[in-house]
Amino acid sequence: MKKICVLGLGYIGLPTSIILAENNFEVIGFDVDHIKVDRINNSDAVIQEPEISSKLKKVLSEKKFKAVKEIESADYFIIAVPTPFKVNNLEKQADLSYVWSTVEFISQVLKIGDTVILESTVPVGTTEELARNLELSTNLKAGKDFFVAYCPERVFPGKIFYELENNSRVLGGINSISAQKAQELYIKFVKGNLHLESSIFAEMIKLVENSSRDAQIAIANQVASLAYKVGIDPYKLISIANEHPRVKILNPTCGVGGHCIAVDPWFLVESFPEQTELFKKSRQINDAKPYQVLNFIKEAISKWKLSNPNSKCKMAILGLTYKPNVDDLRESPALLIAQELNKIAEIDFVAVEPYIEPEILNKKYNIKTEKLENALNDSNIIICLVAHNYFKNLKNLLLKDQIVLDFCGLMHEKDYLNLEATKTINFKSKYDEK
Ligand code: SAJ
Repeated sequence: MKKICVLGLGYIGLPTSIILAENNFEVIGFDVDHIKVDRINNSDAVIQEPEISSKLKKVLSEKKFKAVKEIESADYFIIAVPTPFKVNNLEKQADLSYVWSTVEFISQVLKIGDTVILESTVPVGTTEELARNLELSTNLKAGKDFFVAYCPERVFPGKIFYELENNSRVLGGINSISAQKAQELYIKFVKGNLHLESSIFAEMIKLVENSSRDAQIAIANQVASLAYKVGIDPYKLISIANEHPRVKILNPTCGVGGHCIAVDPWFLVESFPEQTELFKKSRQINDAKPYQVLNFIKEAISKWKLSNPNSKCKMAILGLTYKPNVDDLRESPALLIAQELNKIAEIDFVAVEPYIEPEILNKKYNIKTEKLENALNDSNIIICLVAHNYFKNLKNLLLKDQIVLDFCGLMHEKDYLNLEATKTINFKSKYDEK
């Protein structure tokens, strides 16, 4: 039985360890966070993801997986550590320090015949650099004594286990035998296609996928700006535009967050400034979105104040995570908006966030939370930031005369796409009143 060592037990590393263990590999998960290692060994999955707790419990009890604090020798090493960015002259650059520290750990135990697989998102060329660094620290020859491949993960938080198994993958070797070594591993649990390519190809495809999604979201946000400018509902505009067989505009939101889409395009901009004008502009458009939303909220507060000069405006913020139905606050535009609102003295606001412990929001971010009904009953303005399924019934809970600002499409009626609705007049013009 092959032994696999997964380095980094986060959103990718832990589910990957579990799925490998389920497929009868002997798996150890290494992490420098010793508290996390203990928690995982005690069946605490650390992250929220459907099925993860029961799956973790099972592979631990069957002794197919354990988390470890010291690196051990293995046949395969899978690197799944974060690659955040650092800001340099207003441009963002990849911070690869976690990747390089895994190289130090692996080189302590690397032996002839082993394969090292990088899954973290990285700038183009990093895998070859990783191979060179391992050669320098071990005196072994990359591509001959040991093998190196870049196999980017493509999973969607909330659907990780399904996508780990079913998505197709690109296995990018530093040479052909390295790609084949990766194939021997992934073929055991991936049902999708396995494309054997160079490491440069695999690095590029990962960054292009996420940058293209970012650019498409920027289109949606730009369309929303146009719609707001002339006072029409952006969600309705987009839904009806999408009835065109070749138009597919995404959903405008309060911004782009998370650890991937908001970060990865910068890795391309950093390396290829002349070929990435659109990706850079898209990043700027999406980064500006939370501030645009804040301006709309401030306008609404000022308007409310005009008719209620002696009262304090009470607000409810619905949703703080970076996207719907996840417990992840990383780079969350909704959280940024709430933190900015916290600085405004003339309002009182509470947040409703079903996926995060109230105590964390209170202690770490100084944000007060409330149950949905209580928050709605006690608010003059309601701000929808994240379209959690939990809020689906919102329309039926609203009180009369409440101002609702919807920045995620939560309130948006799909009824106008029904056949009957298409036969009715859906607007009122000043000429109708003449
Ligand atoms: N968003 C919008 N409008 C939309 C869709 C998303 O504003 O129509 C926003 C979300 O609210 C969120 C951000 O974009 O703030 C990113 O969310 P996401 O659902 O687009 O993607 P992630 O970051 O959760 O996961 C992405 C996925 N990549 C692609 O879809 C191309 C996933 O498959 C990758 O594995 C993941 O990045 C990663 O790890 O790189």
